[in-house]
Amino acid sequence: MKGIITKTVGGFFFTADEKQNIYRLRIRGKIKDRVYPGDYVEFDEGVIEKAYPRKSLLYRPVIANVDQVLIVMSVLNPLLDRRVLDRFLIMVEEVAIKPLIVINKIELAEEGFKEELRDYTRAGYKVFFISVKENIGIDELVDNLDQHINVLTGPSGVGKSSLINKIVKGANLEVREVSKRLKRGVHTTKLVEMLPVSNGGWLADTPGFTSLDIKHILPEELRYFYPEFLDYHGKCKFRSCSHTHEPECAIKEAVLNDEISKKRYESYKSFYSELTG
Ligand SMILES: Nc1nc2c(ncn2[C@@H]2O[C@H](COP(=O)(O)OP(=O)(O)OP(=O)(O)O)[C@@H](O)[C@H]2O)c(=O)[nH]1
Ligand SMILES: [Mg+2]
Ligand SMILES: [Zn+2]
Repeated sequence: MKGIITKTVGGFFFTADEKQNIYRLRIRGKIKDRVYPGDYVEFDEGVIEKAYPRKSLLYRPVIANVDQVLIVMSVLNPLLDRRVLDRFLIMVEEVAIKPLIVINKIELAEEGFKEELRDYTRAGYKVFFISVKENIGIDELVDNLDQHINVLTGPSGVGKSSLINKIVKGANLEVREVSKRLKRGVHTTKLVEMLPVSNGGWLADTPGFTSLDIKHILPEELRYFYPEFLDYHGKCKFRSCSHTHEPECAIKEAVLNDEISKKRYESYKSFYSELTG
């Protein structure tokens, strides 16, 4: 039978079949160290016989075949910080996985809040406005997890565990008020586990992506992680244009013509100087 690994614990490989029934399996010697959650395998009589080739492997957390990363932020408590959101987007773009932007606690938003994030939709991202508390926008989000391997990430306190508890049957993750959190030791290392979403999708809460470290990215690579820049590549006067100070820059012109959002361009420039400085 064909299955997908959901977690590995103490020599056992928990594996789900196509109907998301879970089996606790052993594995044939050699492939043992090369199989991770998200890998597709072939199994029979309690034993995994072989692993199928994977299309990708994420390292922190280690999960194979991830299709989408849900970047969860909240309107308030903690306050939405565009710079943090952009940093997450850069990290996800860099590993060439599709990001979905999920803004939780939308019931706390003031009039006009959604418009402030219009530039992300214009850049080509899907933005979901949800409230786990008031059950707003959850169904539409779940529809987008269908048949995919999804990973959750985002700052502490935005409601990731709350969201999992809402959309994964039987899940009971710990949820804590933001004010009751310890400043240190919040990121305890957890087991990586893929949890089944009702429609056949998979969702993993991530203990990784915590350091938000982008300093290994080359400054001249950064432009590729702003999808709204794509149409303008190669159109500047100078081939090596950094899109920061050079004359006749196609990106700067696009900003002036309001084809690229000024805030996103400022974000690019600021990360660019972080990487060069
Ligand atoms: N107002 C409001 N509060 C929410 C909503 N969803 C979750 N919360 C609250 O936000 C707080 C943090 O929720 P968690 O689910 O623990 O957040 P988390 O993202 O898992 O945090 P870490 O595990 O530290 O990364 C809790 O007090 C939740 O009750 C929502 O839609 N609206
Ligand atoms: Mg949590
Ligand atoms: Zn340029």
